[in-house]
Amino acid sequence: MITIYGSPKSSAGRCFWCLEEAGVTYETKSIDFRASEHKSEAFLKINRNGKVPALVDGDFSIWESLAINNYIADAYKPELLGTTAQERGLISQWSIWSVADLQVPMIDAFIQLVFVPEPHRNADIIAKAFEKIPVMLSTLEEELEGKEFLVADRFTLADLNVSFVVGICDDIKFDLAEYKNINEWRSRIANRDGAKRYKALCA
Ligand SMILES: N[C@@H](CCC(=O)N[C@@H](CS)C(=O)NCC(=O)O)C(=O)O
Repeated sequence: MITIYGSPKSSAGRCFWCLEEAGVTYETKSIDFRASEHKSEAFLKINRNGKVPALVDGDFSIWESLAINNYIADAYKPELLGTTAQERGLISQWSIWSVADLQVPMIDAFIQLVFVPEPHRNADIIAKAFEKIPVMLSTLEEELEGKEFLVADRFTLADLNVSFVVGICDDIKFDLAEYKNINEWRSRIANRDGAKRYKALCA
C-alpha cells in the first residue's frame, strides 16, 4: 500500500496529482503541524527533515516532492517520465526550473498575500516577486508557442510540475490574461481526468 503524508493543498499537492495521474490506490495521512506531528519521532523516521510530503510504498520511503513524483512515475506510469534520454532530460529541466526558479517569487508572494495579515504585509517583497514572475512566465509562454505540451507531444511530469507552480498565480491573484499559450495549456491540462480528480481532493 502507498501512503502519502501531507495535504493536497500544500506542496504535497503535486504528489497527490501525480498519484491520480498514475491511477494507483493510495491512502492519505495528514500531518498536524500545530501539534508538531511533523517533528514526532514516528514521522522523523519517514522524513528526517520533518517536512511533508513524504511517501511510503511498502517498506520503501521517499521525501522531496519532485523526487516523489519521479518515483511514482517510474514505478507506476513510466511514460510520464519521458521515453528517450532527451525527453527525460527536458522533463527534468522544466521540473527543476519550476521549483528552483519559478516557485521562489511565487512562494514569496504567497506567504505575504495568503498567510500574513494585511496590515503586516511587506509591500517590498510582494513588489519584487511581482516583478520577477512575468520574466519567467514569458519564458514559459514562448516555449509553449505552437505546442500542446512542454516536452514531446503529450502530457508529462514537466506539464504537471510546472503547471502546479503556475497554479499559485490563482492564489496570489497574479493576472495571467496576457499569457494566451499558458492559458490554453492550463485548460488542456485541467481537462484531464487525473487533474480533475486532484482538483476534487482540494475542494
Ligand atoms: N522542497 C520540499 C519542501 C517541503 C516543505 O517545505 N514542506 C512544508 C509544507 S508545504 C513543510 O513540511 N514545512 C514544515 C516545516 O518546515 O517545519 C518539497 O518540495 O518536498
